[in-house]
Amino acid sequence: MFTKAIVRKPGKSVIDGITTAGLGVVDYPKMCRQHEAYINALEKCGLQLIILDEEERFPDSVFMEDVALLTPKCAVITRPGAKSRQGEELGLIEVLDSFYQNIERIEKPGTLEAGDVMMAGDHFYIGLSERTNQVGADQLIKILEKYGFSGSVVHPGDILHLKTGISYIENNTVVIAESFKTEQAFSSYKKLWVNKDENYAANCVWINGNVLLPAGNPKIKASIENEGYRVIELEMSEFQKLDGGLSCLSLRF
Ligand code: CIR
Repeated sequence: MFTKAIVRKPGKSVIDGITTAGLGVVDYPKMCRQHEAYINALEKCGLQLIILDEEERFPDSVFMEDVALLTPKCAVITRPGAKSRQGEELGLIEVLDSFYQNIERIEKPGTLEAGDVMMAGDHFYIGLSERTNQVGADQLIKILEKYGFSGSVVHPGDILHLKTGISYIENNTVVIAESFKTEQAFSSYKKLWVNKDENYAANCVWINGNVLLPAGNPKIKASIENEGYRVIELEMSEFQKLDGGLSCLSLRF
């Protein structure tokens, strides 16, 4: 169960965030409304929210999941692979200090963005990507082992982060994009496959029996509901324009 979440409000500079989506320019007021709805959904799932101020120096700082990994026993401050995001992680250290006794760091030349890390119970899958390198993954595995967890590397292929294509929703179940069809690493899990035309919904978030899902993906919504979860749909158009998904918008712990 999660009890808290940290989010960061989008700053106006978000319109200059990194993007490959080709979905047009971010509508900032609309993004702020979507972010408020996201916060309301987290509260509806029973979480107490820590809401951080806008950080205009870092356009992508609303996607704050990438700069820290929170586990039940330690927090890990990451080292983003995207140049324009390096330094963004520093703003979280003080915040996490009041919640965690153990704070670890990914160090140069390692890079790691926590969008590439999927927690499934005591095991953590780490995707190697343009943002997360082998050195960063090895450092994280060492840290995890120190706390009694384990980690392994996977190759998610041509997507931004591992969790762009797969989400663990507890009960030994993953929501998973078809591009992972030949990946053996997840063979022991029950798989809810996401059709190509609903690809963006492969990034969803389990919170205490609920699953937050991007609005407008009826097929995967039905499969998730069929498993007994309550699905909360959220409009995500403005975040999708910047390649960002639901999980990236918060750190849950
Ligand atoms: C970036 O490219 O870094 C941001 N525009 C989007 C980050 C999305 N984060 C995530 O998938 N965990």
